[in-house]
Amino acid sequence: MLCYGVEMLDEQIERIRNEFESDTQRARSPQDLHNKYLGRKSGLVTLLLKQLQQVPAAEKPNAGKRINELKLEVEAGLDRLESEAAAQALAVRLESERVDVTLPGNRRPAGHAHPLTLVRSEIEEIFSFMGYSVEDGPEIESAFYNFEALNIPEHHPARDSQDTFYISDSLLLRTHTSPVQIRTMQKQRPPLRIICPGKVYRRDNPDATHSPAFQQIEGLAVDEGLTFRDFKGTLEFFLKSFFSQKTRVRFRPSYFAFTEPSAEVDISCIFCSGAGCRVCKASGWVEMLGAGMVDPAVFRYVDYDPEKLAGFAFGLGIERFAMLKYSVNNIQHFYDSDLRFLEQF
Ligand code: FA5
Repeated sequence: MLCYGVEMLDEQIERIRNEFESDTQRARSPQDLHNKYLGRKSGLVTLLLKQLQQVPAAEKPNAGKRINELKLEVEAGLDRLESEAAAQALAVRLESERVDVTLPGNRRPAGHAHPLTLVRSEIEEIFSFMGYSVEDGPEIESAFYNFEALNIPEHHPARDSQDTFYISDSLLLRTHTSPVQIRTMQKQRPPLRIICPGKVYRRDNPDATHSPAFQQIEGLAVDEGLTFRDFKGTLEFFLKSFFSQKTRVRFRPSYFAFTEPSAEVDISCIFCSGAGCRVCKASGWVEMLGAGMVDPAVFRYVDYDPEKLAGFAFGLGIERFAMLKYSVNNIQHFYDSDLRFLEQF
């Protein structure tokens, strides 16, 4: 391999150039070729550069220039090979990892609100529109707020109609949301327009329309000069907004210890439009609410002046509204957590 003449050096340059060219034609890895031609100890071009010392001084600049040209050619060739190899590797990877973006994806199940929550929100929206605010109260309640302050003293027969879970002699699970009326009137001066949604408890056996734990919404308006007409108009507006404008509303005399006069509020059956069917037991009407004008005795408990003020109140079962709205024939479906049922809403 050693040479001392310029001609021999030229021959070697040409031979290495040809060899490099044929090497690059054959598929060899750029790293192997780098070692073969530019390796620090025995690369062919490196050895050639070392031989430069033995070239006569006059020829050195010229010889060095040509070896350098060869070196640059080899480096450029290797760069080209490397980028070709990288492009080829990328093409192979892209092919093996090809994704068909037109294939349908895996649909993730999305959660949503429970039907009772949907109904509660809708009722809250209707009353917010009429200027009512939402109030809250405790589920563990005293007998005073749940009964006495609502004009239901001990041994009053009205207590029997709401069979109660007692925690102690004076503490109980509230049987209705009406105690929140009292708590709110104690806190706020009139005028007052509130609704109070929440869970209530009664010792009722579970059946298609009863549950020992269920949800109510209480409503209360108090102001000077409120009349039975305001009471009727408000509930009619609410019931027509919730069900449909075609719904007819009827007020039947009833009894609640804390309202006078009291009423049960019915709507024309939304299934048969009042013609009579199984849901309305052929009567054409379905009972929806308990309600009435606030009894002056209740105002006295909270230090409101019954001579100046008038008010109306109402209470409804959220489950009952949900059953009618969504045609659900058994209240228990709302508590069974069966996704086949819940996914329909
Ligand atoms: C009351 O609870 C009164 N506090 C309502 C009221 C408020 C009247 C303000 C006047 C003024 P009642 O006991 O009727 O009323 O219950 C109201 C609603 O709760 C019923 O119409 C019914 O839809 C629902 N309800 C009663 N018991 C159950 C139960 N065990 N399971 C599911 N819903 C029930």
